[in-house]
Amino acid sequence: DIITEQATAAASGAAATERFRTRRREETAAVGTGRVDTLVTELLTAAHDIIRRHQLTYAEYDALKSWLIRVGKDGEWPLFLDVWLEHVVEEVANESREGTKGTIEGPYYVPDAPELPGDPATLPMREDEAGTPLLFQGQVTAVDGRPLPDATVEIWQADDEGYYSQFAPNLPEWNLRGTVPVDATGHFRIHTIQPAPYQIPTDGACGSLIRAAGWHSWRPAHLHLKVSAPGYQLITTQLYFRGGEYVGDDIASAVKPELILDPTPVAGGTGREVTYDFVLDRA
Ligand code: MBD
Ligand code: FE
Repeated sequence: DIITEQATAAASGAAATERFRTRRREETAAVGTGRVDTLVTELLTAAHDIIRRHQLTYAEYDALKSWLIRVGKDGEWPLFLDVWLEHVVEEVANESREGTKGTIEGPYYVPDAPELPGDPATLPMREDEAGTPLLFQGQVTAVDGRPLPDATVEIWQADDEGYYSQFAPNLPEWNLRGTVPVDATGHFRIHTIQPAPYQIPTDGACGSLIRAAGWHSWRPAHLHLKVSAPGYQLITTQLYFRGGEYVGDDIASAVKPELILDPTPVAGGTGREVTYDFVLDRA
């Protein structure tokens, strides 16, 4: 009589909130008084303008208040911010970066994923892991084309049901997460499975916003990556699958044309394979 715990918005939200709190604590006090004054004043002024322009009612003001309270209760501030704001923060942060395009990190990164042996490496997965096998390979170079043999490729992804380990129940701790060092020529090869599209939890505050606004709640299937090498800027990015659902309509607005993969069937084998090269800009 095994009781299967269901994935809930509150549980994954609590995990994402706790993960953020422990990781970023030292950075949260670092915004100067002048910046806080400028940014918060402008944010509030924009809100005042919206209230006047749309003649906000007390019923709507109360709905906003109870929704904001619920975002915190469900632990969904990381999810809300990363889905609806982070893409613009990333755009500004990487405006003048050369090389591979970045995109948002999202709420489900966990640092220090185990280093994976072997070439090809294989992401940790269950014996019966569902999904189309995918061989993901490529090379890490500098902008001038020089291979970077000291580079590391960190990868994390959802499973075939759209769930991330450490944020959904009943998954092995490091399932579909790993750190892969490149070889002496900057190349890497990683066996994994194709992830499924990701649905924002429907039973939390973000889900009710999505329903109330009549939006869809999906991100296209994606691989998350952090690629780094000593002396170079770490790039945080995601890769998508051409023709996949929601590639043209990501709720998190995080797809860029340069980040779309074209996997091909493995000749005489099973599954698909794809090559994607990463280009790092100098630190
Ligand atoms: C995800 O998997 C994700 O990558 C982002 C950015 C937001 C929510 C879920
Ligand atoms: Fe994701």
